[in-house]
Amino acid sequence: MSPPVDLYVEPNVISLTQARAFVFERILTDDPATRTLFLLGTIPNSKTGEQETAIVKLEKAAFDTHAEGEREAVQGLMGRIGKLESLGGNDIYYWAKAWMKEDRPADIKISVIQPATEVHISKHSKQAVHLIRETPELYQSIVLPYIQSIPASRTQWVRNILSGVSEADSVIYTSPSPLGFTVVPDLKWDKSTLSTLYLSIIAHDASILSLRSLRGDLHLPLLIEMRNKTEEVVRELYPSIEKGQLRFFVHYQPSYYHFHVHVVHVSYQGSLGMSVGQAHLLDDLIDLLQLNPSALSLLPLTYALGENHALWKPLSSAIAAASSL
Ligand code: M7G
Repeated sequence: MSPPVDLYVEPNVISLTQARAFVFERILTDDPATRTLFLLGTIPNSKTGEQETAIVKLEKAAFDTHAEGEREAVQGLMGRIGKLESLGGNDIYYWAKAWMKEDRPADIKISVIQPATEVHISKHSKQAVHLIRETPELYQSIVLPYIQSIPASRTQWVRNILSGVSEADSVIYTSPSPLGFTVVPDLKWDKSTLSTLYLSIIAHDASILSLRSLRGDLHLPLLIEMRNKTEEVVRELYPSIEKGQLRFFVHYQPSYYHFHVHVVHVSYQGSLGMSVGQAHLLDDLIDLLQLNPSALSLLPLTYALGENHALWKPLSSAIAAASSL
């Protein structure tokens, strides 16, 4: 059945000339995480030429890895990089802004791990994930020995920051001992877009392996100082950031077992690492330790673990064995 004539509207087709004639009024949404801009403005009507109110969504396209076959497409992508501007480097890690064409604004951010180990390859490979409930007993019998078996080279980049060997010119704040910690831009941040601000607060005390090591009697002053001082320093540095606009959280499991806190702008929702289960708000950890100084070593913790993670097999086998008893 054809639609009633009086309701039929010709589909809108925007020509290049019309798109270029867009007159900007204001940004409705700027979401760096999804690389999307919603713009309000006017575009000329194709027939009358009259400017009409229009909402335009600009979204960066996904990489096309299938155009001419995967190998050619990805090779071509790397081969077309026209310019790099370093953002930082540390140990085997390097990160930079990159331009696909030199005369355009920086298109992408590139991070390189070289030489990459099997652990890096596993971590970044797509894999099935499962929820694991880690009891304090599983932590003692499986997780702690695993952490202790990790070679020190995995956290070389952390020691490089703390000793001033790497990223020294990026360090935002270093707190004096005994509440020692250093605040530094995370390699995920482009160091300029405030709405995607991403910092790390790294504890000086290497014996705090993860949130499981935290004890109220030993670490509450450190955690509270990390929370308050970092907010103060960041707001001094970036006055447009208001109180309550920074999200402080801790990963469990983390990738690196040297205690650190993630700090991101509250509007930045883009990172998967902020998902329920893996991310614990620093404020909640402080509250828990105030209720019970041993809370974090007594609580079972539930989190998603990829099948490539070294803990997946031992933990899932132990849990399966316990449930079949
Ligand atoms: P995590 O919770 O241990 O693991 O966080 P995740 O990577 O699964 O989140 C480690 C954090 O340190 C991450 O946010 C990384 O982006 C960041 N990071 C890793 N490296 C190797 C570096 C580095 O060399 N310099 C800086 N500044 N940050 C890093």
